Amino acid sequence: MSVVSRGFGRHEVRRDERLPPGQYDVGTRFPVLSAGPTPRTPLSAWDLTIQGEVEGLRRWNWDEFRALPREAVSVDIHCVTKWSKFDTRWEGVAVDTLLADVQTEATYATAFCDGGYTTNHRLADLTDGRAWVVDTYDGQPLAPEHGGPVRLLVPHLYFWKSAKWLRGFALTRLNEPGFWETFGYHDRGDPWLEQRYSGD
Ligand SMILES: Nc1nc2c(c(=O)[nH]1)N[C@H]1C(S)=C(S)[C@@H](COP(=O)(O)O)O[C@H]1N2
Ligand SMILES: [Mo]
Repeated sequence: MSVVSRGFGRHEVRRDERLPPGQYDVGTRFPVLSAGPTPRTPLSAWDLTIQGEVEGLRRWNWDEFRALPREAVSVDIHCVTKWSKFDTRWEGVAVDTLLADVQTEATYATAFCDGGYTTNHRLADLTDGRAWVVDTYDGQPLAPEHGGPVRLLVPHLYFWKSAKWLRGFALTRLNEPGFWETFGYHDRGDPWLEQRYSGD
């Protein structure tokens, strides 16, 4: 397993310099923010698919997903409700790996989930080693309240963009706002630019 540590070498960087504007360090706590109840899909019924503007559908069942090349990442995460958490440790599959032989004209991707949550991304925000589909947090299977069995991890954007209970991506040519984006959250959500709400 290759190890990517986005935190490596940054421990000399003062913690306040790792905090995007308006954020505070939540410390060891890990708040749970869910718009609805925690879905519990049995692994035997679980799959991950890439659909939409692709030739054919890509689908992995649980065993197939677990057999994909894996990476470990250590990253800071930033919630739009203003907490940030340093050096969170995850393991999973890079979105690059899932898209490796996908030919597409799409430039957007909507992450979709058990429970109906969606969030939209520029495909460019999910590639080049910046996004992962993770099943492990801090060395343990990802807890259901934090999105287990798998969630999307896009640490360079506000954490609402990291969809819990992920079931796949719909690739689109047009940008289609997801759940929170429809309710006025920013379309992209870069914490360093403080893109909290549409218009920011
Ligand atoms: N499926 C789904 N994913 C979701 C959410 C949700 O309600 N449903 N909430 C989002 C929001 S607003 C945040 S801040 C993070 C919270 O993740 P956590 O509960 O693991 O802290 O998940 C994001 N992903
Ligand atoms: Mo959030």
